[in-house]
Parts: sequence; structure tokens; C-alpha cells
Amino acid sequence: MEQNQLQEIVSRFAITGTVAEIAPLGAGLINDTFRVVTAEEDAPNYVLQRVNHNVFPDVDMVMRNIKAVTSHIRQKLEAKGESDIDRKVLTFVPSKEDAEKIYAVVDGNYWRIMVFIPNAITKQAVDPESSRDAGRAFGNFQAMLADIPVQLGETIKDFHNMEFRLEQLRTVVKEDPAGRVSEPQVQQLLQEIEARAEEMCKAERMGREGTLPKRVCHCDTKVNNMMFNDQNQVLCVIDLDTVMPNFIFSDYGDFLRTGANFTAEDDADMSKVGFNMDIFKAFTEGYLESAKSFLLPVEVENLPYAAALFPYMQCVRFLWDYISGDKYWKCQYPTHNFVRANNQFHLLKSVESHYEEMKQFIAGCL
Ligand code: GN1
Ligand code: MG
Repeated sequence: MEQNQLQEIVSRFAITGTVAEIAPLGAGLINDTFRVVTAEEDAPNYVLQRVNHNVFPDVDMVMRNIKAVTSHIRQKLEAKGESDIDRKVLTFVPSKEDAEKIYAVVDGNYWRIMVFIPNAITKQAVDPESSRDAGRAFGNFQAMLADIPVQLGETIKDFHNMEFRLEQLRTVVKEDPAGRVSEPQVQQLLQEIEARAEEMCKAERMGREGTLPKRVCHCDTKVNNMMFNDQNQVLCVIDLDTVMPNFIFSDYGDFLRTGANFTAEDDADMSKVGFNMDIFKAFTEGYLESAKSFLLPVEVENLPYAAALFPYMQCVRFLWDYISGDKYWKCQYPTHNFVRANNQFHLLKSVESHYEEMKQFIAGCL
């Protein structure tokens, strides 16, 4: 996009300072992100983002959720007398047109601006020390949001609903739009998935029976969705588009899916895939430290299930996209989505082999 178009978009927001430069930032696959540098020494820099309204059909709901969440966290931090609050929670800038709104629609696209957090970094991988801190941070995030006074919307319907994800897969298997269902490797993976389907849907069943609550969760707790300071400590949690009510398994399980895999989720060398118990232990300790005060026994008991559920769900989602003909995730080569699905299945098997050890470790943390 042209500088003057971007400048025009920024001018719709009540920022302080004058814009000196706008340049692309990061490599997100869902939203488009830019860094906005201001000319004045004492004015903050900003992050400008276009929200992908194909993935998030109700951007107004996304932004109302984000506004409620960031202001609630800010209040909590203030009440605790925390210092450096502007680096511990994201600050979104209101639009000039409507001070209540933290986004603007320009030519059918949805834009938002937040204050750039100085001297902070994101990471693609974690060591046990930063995992412990990450566990604490996500536990804290859930704890701070436990008494948010508004009902948050579901920004992607049935996002982590396992029954829904399986139905999506079964439907596309019947349609077979890309002619991939008959591939022997696909058949084998489908069998492995079906063999575990009943067990993996137990959260939805417990939800219906009323024994498992939904709480406000982040729902995309990947390693790279946290900002760290230069002392390797978590400052804050970012990427709040998927914050919504869910079973707490989402945040616990999805962090381990990315953080505790010995390799990337799309590594084609299956011998490298496996579940790193050192990361599991450190993350679990940190998480329980900040979350055990509000978690129910049924939630704690099922943390090993959560560690299995997320590789399983991601395996189902990647295989669904492979069979669909690669419509959702960008692929670098024709079998990329199948490799991802297979990688997540190998991770699942490794998680399954550690079930007993996980249970014992969790019992020791209480
Ligand atoms: C997507 O956009 P990103 O990479 O943060 C997906 C997650 C998946 C992940 C797998 C909205 O996340 O649920 O776990 O890919 N987000 C959405 O890499 O579908
Ligand atoms: Mg992200």
C-alpha cells in the first residue's frame, strides 16, 4: 500500500505526534501489520493493523471484546499498584469520528492502531525458564479476566469445538473436492482420528452436562503471542482477536502444542517431532501457580487431556484443509497441509506416551 493511503488511515485516529514513517511489521498470516513512527521524541510510536474480516466476520464484536478486555486488565493492574502499566497491557487509540470506537472502516477494510511497546521482543521458541513465566502469564490473564463484567462474544463460532471440527472433516471427506481422500496416508490418518474421536470430544460432553465451565480465554496462546522484556520476563499477552469464552484447556493445550514440540508444526521430518517434558513441567508449574486458586478439580484433572486435545484438533484442522484443497492456511508446497497434520499426529502420540508422568507431575504441583 502507498504511504499516503496509510497516512490517510492513520489520520482517522486520535494519535499524538506527527507521522514520520509507516513500514511493514512482522510476518502475520492473518492480519496486515505496520509500524508507525512519529517525529517527536516524546510521542509514542504505533502499530497499525488491518483486521482480516474473512477470518473474523464480526470485526465490531472483536473490537468490543478487545476494548472490554484491555480496560479490565488495566484496571486490575492499577488496583495492584503495578508500575510500567503501558508495557503490560495493550493500549488502543480511539477513532476521531467516535471516541467510543477503537477501529475505523476505510474502503470496506477494518483498521486499528495500538501504542508500540518499546524495548520488548517476541519469540518463536521458548526454554523452560521462559515457559514457566509464560504459564504464569496465561494463568494470570485468565485470573484477571475471571470477573470481567461484560459477556464477551464468540469471535469465531465453534473455534475450538472438537465435535464441530470433526464434523467439518467428515463433511469434506464425503465431498472429496480435491480428490485426496483415497491417498493411503490420508486413509491411515483418518482411521487414527476416528479411533480417538469419542474420547477427544469429552470437553463438549462435560460442557453440556454442566460440569465444565467456560471462562474467558485467549484461544491463541502460541509462543509468539507474548511480549518479553530484555530480562526474559513476559510483559504482556498480545493478539487478542480470539479472546472469548472457552474451556481453559484451550490456553493450556495450545501453548504446549507449539511450545513443547521439539520442532516446528510443519517439520516434515517426523523423527524430530516429540513432546518436550521439560517445557511441559515448567509451563505447568507456572500456570498452576497463578490459576490453581480458581480452577475446579475437573479442570486440573483434565490438563493431560488438554495437552493431547490440541495436537489432535490441529491435526484434524490441517487434514480438513488438505482434503479441502488448501483453502485456509497458506501452503508452500502441495502436501504442506498433510505434513502439518501428520506432524501434529506424531506430537499427539508422543503426548499420549507421557500421560501417566503428566498426571503425577500435576498432582505434585497442587
Ligand atoms: C492460525 O494465525 P495464527 O498462525 O496465529 C489459527 C490457529 C492455529 C494456527 C496453526 C484464527 O493461527 O487456530 O492454531 O494457525 N488461527 C485461526 O498454525 O484460525
Ligand atoms: Mg500471532
